[in-house]
Amino acid sequence: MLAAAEELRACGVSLLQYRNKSGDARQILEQGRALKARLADSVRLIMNDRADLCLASGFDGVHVGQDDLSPEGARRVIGPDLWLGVSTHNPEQLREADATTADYLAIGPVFATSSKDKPDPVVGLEGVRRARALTRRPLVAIGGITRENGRAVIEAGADTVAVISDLTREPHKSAEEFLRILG
Ligand code: TZP
Ligand code: MG
Repeated sequence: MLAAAEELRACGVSLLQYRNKSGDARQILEQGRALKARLADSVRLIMNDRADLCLASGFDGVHVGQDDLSPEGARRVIGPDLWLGVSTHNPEQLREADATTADYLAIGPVFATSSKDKPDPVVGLEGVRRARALTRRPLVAIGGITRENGRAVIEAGADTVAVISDLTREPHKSAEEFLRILG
């Protein structure tokens, strides 16, 4: 994981989310701190799900979903300065998240994904367009995004994309091509 993170950083990736759905709190903290030690301040590090472990790992922000701490609950833990990201899956959730102190909002899954257990229904490019119309905050599209469909996702109104599979398959080549697409 540390080597993969460094490789992505070397390609110019500027924000990484640490997502661990199977480890316990102790392992997440250990790996979070190792990531922070290895990458220092060269990449913005976002902890998935856990505001407490974001702070304990020295990360730059936390990302909460619909079943985690509420955005304002997480904000209370991390304070005013760290980044807060919020996952949404439909217009109602997006509207609600837009009324919080979130620094960015995520919408998805845009396309089918095999990286998430029990994903919500896909929202498609239309879901990205609708989300764009509902918020002026930075909008991150997630779910099944590849180098092939990335341009269309940005054209639908996303400011950037969150990617797992396409990046893990071929980190170097994929990151460089994505950065060109986002350019
Ligand atoms: N939330 C919605 S889709 C998804 C998450 C965490 C997984 C995205 O992974 P991939 O492999 O890029 O589809
Ligand atoms: Mg979550």
